Amino acid sequence: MGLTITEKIIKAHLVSGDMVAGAEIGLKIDQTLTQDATGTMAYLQFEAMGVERVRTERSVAYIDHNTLQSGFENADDHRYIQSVANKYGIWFSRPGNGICHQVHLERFGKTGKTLIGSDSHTPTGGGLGMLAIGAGGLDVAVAMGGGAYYINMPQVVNIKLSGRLSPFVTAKDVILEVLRRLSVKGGVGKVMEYTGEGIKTLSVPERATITNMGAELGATSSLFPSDEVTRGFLRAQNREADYTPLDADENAVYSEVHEIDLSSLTPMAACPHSPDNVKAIAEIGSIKIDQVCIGSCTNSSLKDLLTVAAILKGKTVADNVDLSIAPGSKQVYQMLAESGALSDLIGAGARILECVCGPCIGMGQSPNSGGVSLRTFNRNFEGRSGTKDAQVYLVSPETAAVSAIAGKLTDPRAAVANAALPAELSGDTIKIELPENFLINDNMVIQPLDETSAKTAVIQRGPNIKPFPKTVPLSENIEAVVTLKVGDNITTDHIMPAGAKILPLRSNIPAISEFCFTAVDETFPERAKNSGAGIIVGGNNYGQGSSREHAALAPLYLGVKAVICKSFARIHRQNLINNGIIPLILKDHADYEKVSQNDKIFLGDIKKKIENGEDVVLKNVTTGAEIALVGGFSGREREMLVAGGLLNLTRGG
Ligand code: MIC
Ligand code: SF4
Repeated sequence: MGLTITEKIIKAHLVSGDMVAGAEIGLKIDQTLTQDATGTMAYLQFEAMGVERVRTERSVAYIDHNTLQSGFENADDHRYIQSVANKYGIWFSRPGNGICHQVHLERFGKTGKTLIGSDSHTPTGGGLGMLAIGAGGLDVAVAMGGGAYYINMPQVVNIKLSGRLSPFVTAKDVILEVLRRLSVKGGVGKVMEYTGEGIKTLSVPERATITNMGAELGATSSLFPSDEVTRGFLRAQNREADYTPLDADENAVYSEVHEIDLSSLTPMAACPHSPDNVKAIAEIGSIKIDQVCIGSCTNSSLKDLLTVAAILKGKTVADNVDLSIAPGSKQVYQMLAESGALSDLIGAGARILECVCGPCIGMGQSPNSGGVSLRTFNRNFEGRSGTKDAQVYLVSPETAAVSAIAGKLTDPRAAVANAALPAELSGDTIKIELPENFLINDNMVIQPLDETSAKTAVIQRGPNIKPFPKTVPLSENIEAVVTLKVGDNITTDHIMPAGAKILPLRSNIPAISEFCFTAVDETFPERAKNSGAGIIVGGNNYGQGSSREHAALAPLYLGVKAVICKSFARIHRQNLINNGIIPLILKDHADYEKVSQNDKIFLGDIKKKIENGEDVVLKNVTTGAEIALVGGFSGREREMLVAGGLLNLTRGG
């Protein structure tokens, strides 16, 4: 039987387990990345592990999320991360160098390698044919120390692309189509592998747009083969030596196959408030808009922004629209400047932001009340923009730019027909000539100290850096109160909101916990603290979205012992286990109705049951109902839960 690309990479990195879908496997990790909003916790955990130096081929610490320095906190975190990186052998990408995923794709990603990153959009690297997976900070810390990374062996899904995209239809529309078909939980436990004649027409940054947003499917990762297109990209990045061809065997077996004819696609948008609420722009109609934001790790490549510049050239942003543009990296930014395209963006009235995540994580540019915002990003969860009642639509750079000029949501193809675009763009398409060589200047990446000098290097720990909460080994029984009951598709942005006000507290769990679940219920932190031990009850796909460990650490600090729901998102489930919170699934989903907020709950002999891998029975003390729960834990997970988390386990309790 032939192998898929995913299976080939896994086979070459397998350190434990069998490659049987659903079974736990351990993988050797070649590269890691962290960003600053999850990085401080990851490095505090790495320090606690007592390892002298990273054992990966390449580990990079990026500063790209918490860059609005409106107090000492974020700057303190940057200094801490820089000093840790320097000491432990980690490359440090300084603030201003770009968004982690964009920079990693340009400068570090390698075909056939494994990468884990403390950010859910790490699968961007799949555009280069690497197995790149988002993980919690603690898992990244363990991998930096040379430990394996554990996942369940994924099912491999084939998305077969044929044909060629029509003018003004883009890679973003491809992944929006996949989301429309498969939904935000359609990828859980799966890797999406793209094949077919159509892939040859997609450049590496376009492929990366697709693999990036595979995170929104809940997929473990997404991958493209490595071919002549990959070689061309790496050559232009002066890294042809990093090229290796990689493709699935002809007789590879996939668990599902989906076919997409690229020529049949039209410009689309994900409507509020979910990335899978996808409709054709023509179907949504020309709604009036207030804001357009272009950038993020999904759509901020040189090609994306040269296209936007070509559309905006000589035009002015509509009176009712506020347009901001954040290039994905310093390389993109500088090349825009040198080509003159930056001048076209500025001339049209765009507000140019530094090359960071920015508005994507609510670090500025929150829309006006009830405002309609078009964004080239990957997530439009309610409130994520910083404005609770904003209506965020996710679109391609082409749709965003054309709409910014028109002042309303506009199908870029219609704009061409109405001659609303510059004359040279009418015709069939925008011809963007990408340079033979990108501008290479890694002067914003600091190489770590050598091993001898590192021994005496001192870590800089500002007052914002607080130790992470200690966990305790699992007790025999759990008596608790249901402190919160929520519905389906709860995101980590609901559990632990981000944004400019809260993000500076990422290194201070007691302080950030005051905001836990406040997007759903402002009284939660207070009530949770008062009830001592708490349980959260949820619906399907609980914890979808980001990799932020804070969505486990804050509930832990507030006394949450277990989360009981219909199904979990992969990274969040792992973060709960890593931090000693028990994720349990309702055997019969109908039992969801048998627990209410404030009910008293008893989980008898829980420790023994977890240890022995038995099902758990929940006794609802308030109503008398008994409910069957399953954990589906691997042996390793059971040990972690009993020890009170991964760190306790590695330190021996
Ligand atoms: C996100 O897009 O939600 C983030 C911010 O990049 C997160 C990480 C974080 O919360 O720090 C992610 O996707 O993992
Ligand atoms: Fe940054 Fe947004 Fe990408 Fe997350 S999704 S890494 S916040 S740009």
